[in-house]
Amino acid sequence: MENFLYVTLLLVIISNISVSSNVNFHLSLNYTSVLQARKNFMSLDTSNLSYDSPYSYSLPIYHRDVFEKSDFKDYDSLLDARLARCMERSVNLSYENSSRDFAQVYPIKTVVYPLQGEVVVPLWIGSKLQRELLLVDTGSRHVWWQCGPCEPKKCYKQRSDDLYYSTESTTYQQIDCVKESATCIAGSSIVHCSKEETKCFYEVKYGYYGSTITCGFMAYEIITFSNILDYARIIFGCGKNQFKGDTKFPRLFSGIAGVGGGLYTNGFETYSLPSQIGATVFAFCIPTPTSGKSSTLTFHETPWKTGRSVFPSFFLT
Ligand SMILES: *[C@@H]1O[C@H](CO)[C@@H](O)[C@H](O)[C@H]1NC(C)=O
Ligand SMILES: *[C@@H]1O[C@H](CO)[C@@H](O)[C@H](O)[C@H]1NC(C)=O
Ligand SMILES: CC(=O)N[C@H]1CO[C@H](CO)[C@@H](O)[C@@H]1O
Ligand SMILES: CC(=O)N[C@H]1CO[C@H](CO)[C@@H](O)[C@@H]1O
Repeated sequence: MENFLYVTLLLVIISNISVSSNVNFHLSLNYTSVLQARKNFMSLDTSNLSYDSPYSYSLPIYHRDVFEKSDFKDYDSLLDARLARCMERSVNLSYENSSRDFAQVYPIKTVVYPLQGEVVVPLWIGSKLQRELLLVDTGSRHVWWQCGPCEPKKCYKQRSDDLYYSTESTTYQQIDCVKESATCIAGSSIVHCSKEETKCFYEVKYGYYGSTITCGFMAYEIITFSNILDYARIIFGCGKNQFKGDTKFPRLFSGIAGVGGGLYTNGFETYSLPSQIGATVFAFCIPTPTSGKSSTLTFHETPWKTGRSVFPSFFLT
């Protein structure tokens, strides 16, 4: 029944808008088909998801619920969890700048709290083409995943148990930040070069999560796009310790793909996924939660000068 409550709330909100703006909304929902779609979604077999994308330099993306639905007894509880994340996100966003007029603040930037993120991208990593599921985050510019061998007991047990081991990948290479100082961006609040160990250490906190989500050091690795001829050598955060803070990372996922753009001018955007593969824009459509189908994240280079801005576009498919 809770679903109906949400629908009712939505209608109340919409009708308020329509009163104040003098526009009539005609919303007709077919409950039978909505309930049927949810039922179909819950019984969908996700063991053979397609990880292909028909386009060059693009990646398939899925709604997070596709992977998490088996944790919930029914669609209502899945929806409750999603709405709770959504609620937390909006509440925290409103805290973020409560001292300023909302109209002035919005939309300065998109902020997505990745642990509550809704979009998942499967990446093929390293020489073994290991598939890892990463949450997509438009609000950060850092790509990291769990990276064995971990500090003792400092990697969470991934659901699929396919932890990436840098020692098993021939394309992995640790960054020597003394020899290659440009790879470890000076003045960044996230990375710092240890002259003694020649490692570029990183530590990431997200949004208002006060605590560290992941720390480790920066390294090179190859990611392969679903069209196997397309690959890119990127710098990523090799996550050695995901237990430093008190925030638990959802263990279904292996890390975070930050796709945030160059809203900042300190050069830090060079670590974000689009920047690293030379894309000046990217686009993705957020897949509908109940479709179970993938959508596509594509990277492009614009023929015109863009500076370093990246504009995400949000549509429902
Ligand atoms: C609602 O959807 C069901 C199943 O898709 C369909 O059989 C039915 O005719 C629809 N009802 C209306 C009023 O459109
Ligand atoms: C999934 O794929 C495997 C091998 O490709 C096949 O044996 C299996 O029947 C498939 N399962 C479903 C539900 O399609
Ligand atoms: C997180 C964020 O954007 N905070 C800003 C809120 O507004 C003040 C000015 O009123 C800025 O200084 C903060 O950086
Ligand atoms: C990430 C974050 O800042 N979460 C906070 C969001 O707001 C709630 C209060 O509604 C806090 O409890 C969370 O810690």
